[in-house]
Amino acid sequence: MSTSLPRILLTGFDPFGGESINPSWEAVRALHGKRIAGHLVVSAQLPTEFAGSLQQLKRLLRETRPVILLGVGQAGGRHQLSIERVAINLQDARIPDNAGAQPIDEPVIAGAPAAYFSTLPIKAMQAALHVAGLPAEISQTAGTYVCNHVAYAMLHLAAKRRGLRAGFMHIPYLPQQAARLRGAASMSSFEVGRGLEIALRTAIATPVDRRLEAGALD
Ligand code: PCA
Repeated sequence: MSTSLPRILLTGFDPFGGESINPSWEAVRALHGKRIAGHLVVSAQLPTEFAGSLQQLKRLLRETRPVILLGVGQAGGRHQLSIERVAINLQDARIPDNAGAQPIDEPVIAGAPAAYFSTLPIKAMQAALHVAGLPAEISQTAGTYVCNHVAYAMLHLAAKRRGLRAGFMHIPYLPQQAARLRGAASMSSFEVGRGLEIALRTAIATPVDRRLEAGALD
C-alpha cells in the first residue's frame, strides 16, 4: 500500500440488532486500497459499541492521518443514500449495543458542543449522486444510537485537526436483509459502493459546498 498519497479513512460497522451482515461494512470494505482522485482509500470496521467505536476511531486516526474521513452506517428503513448534515452530542439507545451498553440521555463527549455540522460538501455530493442516477437525500438527523455517536466523535476530532474534513452517510438495508423484512427498501453493495466513490470524488473536488436547496419541512 503506497504511503505517499493523501488518505481517505472510510469506516463501516459490524452487524448489530440481530442482523448477520451490515451493509455499511460490505460496501466500505470493497473500496479498501482503491485510488480516488489521487487519494488512497483505507477502509476499516468499527464495532457497533458506544465505547469501543471511539477507541477504535482514535487509533485509526492516529495510524491513518487522513484528509477525508467518511463514516458509513446501516439505517434500516431509509430508502436512499442518506447524507447526514449534523451530529448531536447525545446518546439515547433504543437497544443495547454489541457490548451490552444502553446509555440513555448521556453526552457523547461531556462538556463538548451540542452539535457539529458535517464539513464535507453535502449538497454537492447529493447533486453528483443524482447525476449518476443514484437516489440520495440530505438527512437532518443521524439518530441517537452508535452512528450518531461516531459521527459526532468524528466531527469533534476533525475540528481539532487542520486539513481534515469529515462526514457521515447512512445507507439502506441490503436486498438480502430486505427479503426477510416485508416491504423494506434496499440497495445493493455495488450501487452503494458506486455512490461512495462518487461522494468521495466530489468531496475531493469541492472545497466549498454548493448552495442548493435540500431542506425539510418536518
Ligand atoms: N447503524 C447503527 C449503528 C451501526 C450501524 O450500522 C446506527 O444507525 O446508529
